[in-house]
Amino acid sequence: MTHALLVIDMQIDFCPGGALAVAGGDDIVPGINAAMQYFDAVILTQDWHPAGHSSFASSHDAAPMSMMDMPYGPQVLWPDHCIQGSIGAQFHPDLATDRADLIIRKGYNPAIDSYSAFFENDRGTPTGLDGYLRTRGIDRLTLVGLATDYCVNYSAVDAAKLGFRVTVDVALCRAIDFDGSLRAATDGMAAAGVQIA
Ligand code: VGL
Ligand code: ZN
Repeated sequence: MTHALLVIDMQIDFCPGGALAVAGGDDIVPGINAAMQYFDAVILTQDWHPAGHSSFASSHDAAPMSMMDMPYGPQVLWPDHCIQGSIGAQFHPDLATDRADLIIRKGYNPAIDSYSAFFENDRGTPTGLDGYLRTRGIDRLTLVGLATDYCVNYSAVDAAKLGFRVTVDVALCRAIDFDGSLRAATDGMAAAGVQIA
């Protein structure tokens, strides 16, 4: 098997002090760096929103973490984060980005959020990552990064549905855990056949 490490959204805005900080988000950087050498490929994702993105509460005069019905379904409204070209959108400065074969950006469509590295939140618009992995012969994925219950979860479930053998290394992930989201994500990943390590 050809096994890739998929590092999800290890960006300044998701680490303590960032706009959408995940508790302990920066604690996992050394472990992720150390893990990279054991994989055939390392791929990073980067949340990459235009200013005024439809997933931002500020775009709707709404409270952060409130819900909104979008044409594609319910959407959490987030604080402004990971704006293209901003400091907050940069990778954590200690992340070993030189090791990455590919950096895949997501969330650039102004009208649709993209938690998953494979499909936007309409669940149908592909990012192209599936084709990249297949053409490289990668059939096994281990996911680490932020946040366990959103972008890691959606990416892992999509990968399993697409036929990859998928492990989530939860020791190298941290969660937002908003309104039961971590429990729901863990159950959903297990139901999709994702290995939780
Ligand atoms: C994420 C919320 C909004 C994540 C990204 O990386 O889990 N969460 N954008
Ligand atoms: Zn985002």
